[in-house]
Amino acid sequence: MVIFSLYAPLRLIILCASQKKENTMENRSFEKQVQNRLLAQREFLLRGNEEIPAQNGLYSRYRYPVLTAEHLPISWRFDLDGGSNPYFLERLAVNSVFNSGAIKIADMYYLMARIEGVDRKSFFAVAQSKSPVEKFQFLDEPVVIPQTQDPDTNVYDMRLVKHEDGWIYGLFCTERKDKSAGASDTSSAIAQCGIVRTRDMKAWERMPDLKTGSPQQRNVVLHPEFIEGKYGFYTRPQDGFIDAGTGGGIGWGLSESMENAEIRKERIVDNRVYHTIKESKNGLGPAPIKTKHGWLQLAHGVRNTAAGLRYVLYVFITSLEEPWRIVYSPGGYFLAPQGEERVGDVSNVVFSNGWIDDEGKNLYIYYGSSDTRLHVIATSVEKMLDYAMNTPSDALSSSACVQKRIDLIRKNRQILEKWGYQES
Ligand code: M1P
Repeated sequence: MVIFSLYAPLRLIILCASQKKENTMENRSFEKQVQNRLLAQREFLLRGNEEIPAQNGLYSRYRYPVLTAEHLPISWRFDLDGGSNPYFLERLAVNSVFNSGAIKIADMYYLMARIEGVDRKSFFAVAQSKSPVEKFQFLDEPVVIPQTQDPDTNVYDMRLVKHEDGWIYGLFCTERKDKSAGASDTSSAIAQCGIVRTRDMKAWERMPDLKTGSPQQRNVVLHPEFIEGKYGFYTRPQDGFIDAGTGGGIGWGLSESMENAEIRKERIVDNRVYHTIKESKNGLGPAPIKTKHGWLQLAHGVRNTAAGLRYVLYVFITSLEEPWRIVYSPGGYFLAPQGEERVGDVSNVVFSNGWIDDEGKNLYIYYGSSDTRLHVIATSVEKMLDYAMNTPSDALSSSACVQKRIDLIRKNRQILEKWGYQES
């Protein structure tokens, strides 16, 4: 009998040779393969992470991604029955693990990851760790999202929000084939905002999808507090096609309830702007963090390049009383893909839908790179506020931008001269 724990709190794997019908050599060798694989997996899951000191003073990256396809339990991918899987093949392989919601409850860090099977369908699963930067392990089984009358074809990018009404909500994108598309059109889709809620991160109740006037709706985020006694939503109203479309910008609207969430009027919070990092489209990331200077917001901006779309993250702050009104808007991007992050299924993408403000000290921002894996950076709300409030805004033209840089160079030259230093 071989018994060992895979450390995961809810998982104890017991391989019991005596339960086998026949203790043949083939069976013993199959069991040995499984055992070796489980041991290797355990070692991998217990690997620590290493902080890479901040290069820009603002945040530290970490050496290893916090979640990848390899983090998925062996029992979620392989058939462990030697009778039906004599070659020990991966039967339900996973392509990628990325864009994750995030929340801390008591001492535990939870990630609601987007997992994409090799069949292209995404699903959600919760991974947990006592550390925000390493050793995440998936709970027993993937999350079951109850269906509405109009079943989802694909679901992804859940934002977890602890709302002041007491529930933890998960807002995600639900995608279905566009029923108005012709028979030969096998790719047109309609994206809308699905809503679930829970109190324990295990049982999820499905609510009707959010209703808005927009034919496409992705990147919807619930504001964590009531505004005028209503639920506030950040949206992305878009006409036409799901990937390009017209309109866009990060929107805002109010709903009377979550049980039948409906926004009748959307206003634009942050528009797309010519020749900026959000020229093509943008969308809010995780739910904002309340600070003394306003709501700290993280979003992704997308621009087109000869190599395709480039997704970067950017920051802004909105008014405490009017969360739809921007009060600080640092220019350019906050984080862009670097090194291995640049390459993947959809290259040149960073995307964030989860962060954890760790008791006001550290801020952990989780981001997917190139739709393939999930990383973390560490910073603090204080640093983010300094960055957001004191970084110059985008001057919107080369001559104005270079003038800002010259102003900085001249100011620094005086400082260096005073100290008697030369840069080179
Ligand atoms: O492939 C890049 C991203 O594309 C979509 O985001 P958006 O709607 O803002 O373009 C999403 O599918 C997202 O998951 C993905 O990372």
